[in-house]
Amino acid sequence: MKDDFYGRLDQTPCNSDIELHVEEIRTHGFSIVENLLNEDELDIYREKIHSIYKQQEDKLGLDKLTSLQEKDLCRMPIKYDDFFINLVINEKILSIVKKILGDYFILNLQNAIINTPNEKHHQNKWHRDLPYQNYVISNPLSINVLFCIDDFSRETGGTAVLPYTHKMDVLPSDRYIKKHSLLLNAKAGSAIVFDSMLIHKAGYNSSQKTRRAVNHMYSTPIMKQFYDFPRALKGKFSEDKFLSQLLGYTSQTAIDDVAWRENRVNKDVE
Ligand SMILES: O=C(O)CCC(=O)C(=O)O
Repeated sequence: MKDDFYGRLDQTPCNSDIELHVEEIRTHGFSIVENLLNEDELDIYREKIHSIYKQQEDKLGLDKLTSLQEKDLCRMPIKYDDFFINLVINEKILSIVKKILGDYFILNLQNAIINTPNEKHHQNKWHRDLPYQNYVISNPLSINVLFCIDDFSRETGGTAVLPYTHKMDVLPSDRYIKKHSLLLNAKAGSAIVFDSMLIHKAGYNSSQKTRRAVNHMYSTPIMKQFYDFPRALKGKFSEDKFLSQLLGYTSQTAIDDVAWRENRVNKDVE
């Protein structure tokens, strides 16, 4: 039965699953999107995350990574393996992001998190993904998409979130956090999509299994990318108009007045 109301109330329209996800992200700060990846794809990501992280560990050394609080963090997998572009361009995810950020947004970062059984991880601490920002803005500047490569559960450590904190400029009290934090469980192949200002953390993995995830941040192009994808990818994917925009090739900082005006000539702007 349809809900009834009294008093003249405006109502947010919702005509699709995408619109419901958008409404949840805008209101609660997060939404879970299910069934994005199949078992074969998940197995490929599991294997690739480990082999890329191993390369990074071999290059820098475990001691150095540990001292930097970087252990079990596989940074920028797309630089090492083109397969990771498939996560970046997931159609359902992009339609959600587009409804929030508009037509022009860029990939700001991509990192894989390896949550090893019974080990603390740097991401186990509460944070926003736009860290050090003690203010909020009425329209989101960026959206995070955390693909669950393994099941997220109480045992493997789901993602803990503090609903509505994307609308709060200061961290709530410890008592509030204890009372209102939620531990999100999600099946492997799902993604947790959230406003980057939402306070969250990775749960502790007390199971016997490794729990992996790949985090993405999409942002408005007025924000500096966390990684300089155009320079790191050296032109890769730039022939495709959409990917060129998404990876930031078309929003690089102009070196000077001349370059800025040249870019302007080539852009279709009012
Ligand atoms: O792995 C998780 O559940 C959260 C990861 C996280 O907090 C992050 O990458 O910023």
